[in-house]
Amino acid sequence: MSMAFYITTPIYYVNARPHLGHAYTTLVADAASRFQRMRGERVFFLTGTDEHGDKIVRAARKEGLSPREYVDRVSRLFRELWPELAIAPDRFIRTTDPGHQAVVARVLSRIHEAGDIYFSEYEGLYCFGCERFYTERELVEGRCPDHRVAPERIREANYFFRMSRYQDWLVDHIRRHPDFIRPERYRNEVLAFLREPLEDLCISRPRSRLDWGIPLPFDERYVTYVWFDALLNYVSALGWPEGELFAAFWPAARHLIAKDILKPHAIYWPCMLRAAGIPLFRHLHVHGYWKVEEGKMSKSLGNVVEPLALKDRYGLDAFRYFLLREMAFGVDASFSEEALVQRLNADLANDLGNLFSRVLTMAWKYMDGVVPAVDPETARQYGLGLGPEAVRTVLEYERAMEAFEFHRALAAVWEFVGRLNKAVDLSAPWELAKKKSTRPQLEAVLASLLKGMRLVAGLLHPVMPHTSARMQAQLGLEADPRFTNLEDMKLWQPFPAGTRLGKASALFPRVEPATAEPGPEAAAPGAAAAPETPTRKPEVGIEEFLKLDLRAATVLAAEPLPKAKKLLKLEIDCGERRTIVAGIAEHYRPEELVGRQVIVIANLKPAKLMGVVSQGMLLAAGGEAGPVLVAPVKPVPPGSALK
Ligand code: ME8
Repeated sequence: MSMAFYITTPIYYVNARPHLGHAYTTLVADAASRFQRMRGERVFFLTGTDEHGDKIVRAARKEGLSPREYVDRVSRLFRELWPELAIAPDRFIRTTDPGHQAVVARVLSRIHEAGDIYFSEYEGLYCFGCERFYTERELVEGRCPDHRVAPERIREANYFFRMSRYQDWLVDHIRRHPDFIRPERYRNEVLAFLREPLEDLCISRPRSRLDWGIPLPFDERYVTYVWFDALLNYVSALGWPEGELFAAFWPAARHLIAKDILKPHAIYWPCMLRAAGIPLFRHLHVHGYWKVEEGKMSKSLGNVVEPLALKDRYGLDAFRYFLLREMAFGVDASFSEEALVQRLNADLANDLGNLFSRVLTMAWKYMDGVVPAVDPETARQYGLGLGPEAVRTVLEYERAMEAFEFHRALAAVWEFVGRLNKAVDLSAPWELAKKKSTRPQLEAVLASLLKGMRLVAGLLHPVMPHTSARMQAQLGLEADPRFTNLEDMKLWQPFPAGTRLGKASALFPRVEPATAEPGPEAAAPGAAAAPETPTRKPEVGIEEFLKLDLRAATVLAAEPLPKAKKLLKLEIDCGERRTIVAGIAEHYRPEELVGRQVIVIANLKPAKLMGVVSQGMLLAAGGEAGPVLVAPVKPVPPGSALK
């Protein structure tokens, strides 16, 4: 059954260029839209620009332009950015569009006629940056919480929207619809705010002070407050009240925002809709903030990461993947180039890229790039039995994508990628290829792996559309419409025999970070590490941990290495005799080590240090005064595996 899916982003202010925060929200809307299309839903994805108000006039003046010239110029920057990020909205709305302005006037007249707009003199604390009055209790130490300047006391006659009258109704609605505002923490925040009496909303600005806005239809001396104007874009874009789009999509409306604009969306907007006799939207999805070097990243503070610079340096899909994988939707996240590079190297180049290049290379080498026909009996006997896991992966992915838990959806896909990589190691197709008698096994294994890769490639479409298409081509499935159909994926159909695979080529080359300084010293001992610090390493699956051969060992002999002040040469027993060179000479004397137990990584690639081949590495904790060796708390037989 097909349902409509309508998703909106905030319409962005044009007083500055687009930045990472804007890119993130719009990317989320794009990924969610692509995902819904994979489920066969009818989708409408809206974004645009918010172009009226004081802020814009001041920004235009600074550039020596008229507001009209200025908004045209900056709005175009936003509109042209989205295709460069493979973001494909169905409509880009501007609040200066005549159609939108007509809707604003019409809604204002309706609410005015219904008696919910009144004229009154008001004196209050006004922040020019925010273009709104603040109550004392909203200020932080007497200052605007956003702009950090003291608001000015001004006195003005203005029009007010009787928002207070909708307070009880709104509280009731939020209580009765637990998923109206998601995640829960923001719902609670709104309910907490609504415990205090709600004030009426000033919705006009005198033209003597601000001329760049939509005139009030019932008093030409005033223009409309920019938020009252902007929020209405969500219905004007659908052609409210009579449009076919409105009828089809409005009942399914979901607004996507960051926490900075929770109040206008969770409070003003529902009250406005109610007063205008328009049904409410379905859901408000609220995400956290990207933080760059501790502070909030915003235009007013000036530490903005240029999204395009990063996508050019590391590739668009890696950039999209990073943003969606790194941020737990709803919670703030730290942005760092190092974290991006780590994810690119670990998740994309290593896990995903290696899987594709290994399997495709083998498919060419052993099967000439043609997918073999494997009869069901052989498949059952020798295939990898991935079916149940594959279906579980799709179901978890679907649940998480639907809930806007993109990081979880991707983690589920990567767990499956890990399973496939492990299956390559365990089934060792290169061994099966050595004998004629194991040919059926070889074919069954490779067909299973290709089937798994087809699933991974399809599931990645919403997040990495270009890479997904390249994988599709490598798998020889370009013309297959089932490739991105979620229901088809759940059926886990055989990979069509006879399919000619495309050539394998590296999907993600490894990169060296431009400014990488991994800096474990940042996590100084005793310092409480914040849960989202940039120095935290990316999450790994258990299968990655299990790749390390960690063992207890006993030191048999130890001696200094001539000419190397810091190094000791150790002979150890880790189930077998090994030589290890360790950088601990300044902290341990050779004689105090002999007979002691230590922990070694036994499968680390051997490395030559001062002419001696070191066949492993000792584990040590980074103590303040130097490394402290790690040991089992009770003696164990040498070679005992750690788990
Ligand atoms: O508020 N992290 O426009 P705006 C994550 N015109 N997202 C961020 C972010 C960050 N550091 N910084 C900005 C406006 N965003 C109004 C909206 S809607 C009817 C009117 C994103 O240009 C996030 O989506 O200030 C946030 O809500 C939005 O940009 C604010 O954009």
